[in-house]
Amino acid sequence: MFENIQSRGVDQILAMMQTFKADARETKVDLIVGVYKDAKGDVPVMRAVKEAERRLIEAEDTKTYVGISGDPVFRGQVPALLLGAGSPVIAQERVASLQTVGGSGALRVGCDLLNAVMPAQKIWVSTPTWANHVPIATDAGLTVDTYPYFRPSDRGLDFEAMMAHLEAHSKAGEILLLHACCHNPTGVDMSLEQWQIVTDFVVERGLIPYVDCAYQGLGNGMEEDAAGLRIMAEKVPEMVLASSFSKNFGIYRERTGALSVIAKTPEDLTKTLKAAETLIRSNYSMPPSHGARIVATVFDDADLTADWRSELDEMRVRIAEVRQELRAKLEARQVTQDLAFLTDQNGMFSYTGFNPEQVTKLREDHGIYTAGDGRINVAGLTPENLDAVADGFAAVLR
Ligand code: PLP
Ligand code: TYF
Repeated sequence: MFENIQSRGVDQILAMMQTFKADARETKVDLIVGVYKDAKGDVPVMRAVKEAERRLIEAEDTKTYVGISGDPVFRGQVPALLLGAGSPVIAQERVASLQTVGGSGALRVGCDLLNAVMPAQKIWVSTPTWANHVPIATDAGLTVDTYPYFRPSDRGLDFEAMMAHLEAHSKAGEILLLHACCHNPTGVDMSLEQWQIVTDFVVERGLIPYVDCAYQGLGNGMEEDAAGLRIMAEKVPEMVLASSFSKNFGIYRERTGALSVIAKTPEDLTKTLKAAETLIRSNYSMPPSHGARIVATVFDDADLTADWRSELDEMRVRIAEVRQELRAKLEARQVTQDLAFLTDQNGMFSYTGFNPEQVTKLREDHGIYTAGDGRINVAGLTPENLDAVADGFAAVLR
């Protein structure tokens, strides 16, 4: 039977990581996967996370099951983090969160839930979008369609094309997947005015917004990065949110995320949570404990929260500075094209616009590894490799 298996193709990002590992050159540079690296090129454990783990090891007195929807303290903290503590949606008791297996698990449970209510419903995703969005939605049974988003000519957002497309083609009840901030892979985000316009459109057309929030705090700050989704959350009757703590806590391998649901009424919310729990039960039964306990411990302690915030701010500022430095170094190398996109784009990723030949040339001639689509992880740039990367980029751009 297994001989009949057809390959669906591999995740390009994960495949490129394997190629990188196999490259023997000492000077090779990894700008592939979206993990935060410090100026030394390490993927550090944050101070507050280490301290929370110390406390957890001491205090933990059982390893019994946590329950289908996860840690109650963690679950209680997530809505305020996403929507703001003063959100009317919280006061109206219309939102609740479930702990999931990373942001990916949240996306999948959310898609399963939407597909359970609206089988094979259409979900609109941006062109391009995170490589895993389409497989997750498709495997959950939803029907994926795309809307224009990125404009190659200025490496910015083609908002007019996006709205014109949705205006012409989307129908009531269909799902609209949006990135909360730090759009993956482009780094191109909507302005707050544009969030307002999309919100009005979503309400008028009767779409279900599904917001993926994987990089809160790594663009412009914890509150700033959620400002767009907050505009939407206060206006729409229903909304689904998938969030991840992988990046802003640096706990990638602990698989910590949350699925949050905004319903029309508290009664609808209770029914929805029950339905989501049924789907989780027949999938992985219960989430792992450790990562959510780390997050809960940090947010439960004002000093740990402050320390986490300041380290997250350092990470965010480093990313922004590296963007400036890369731009300056390329300009100093007489690269003639407009490089404003490097500093305009947000978060860990920059969509360089390198074509496949340039991506290959960078890899083969210079040992510089980008994702296959030319996306770079800006946080992979360090004082040590920045000049070599600028030389390589300048060489393929000329
Ligand atoms: N959504 C986007 C846009 C991402 O870039 C990621 C990154 O991994 C995720 C979701 C999933 O995050 P997690 O590692 O928590 O599953
Ligand atoms: O886009 C990235 O680099 C991150 C990490 O299947 C990632 O989101 C990439 C691919 C994947 C899972 C996580």
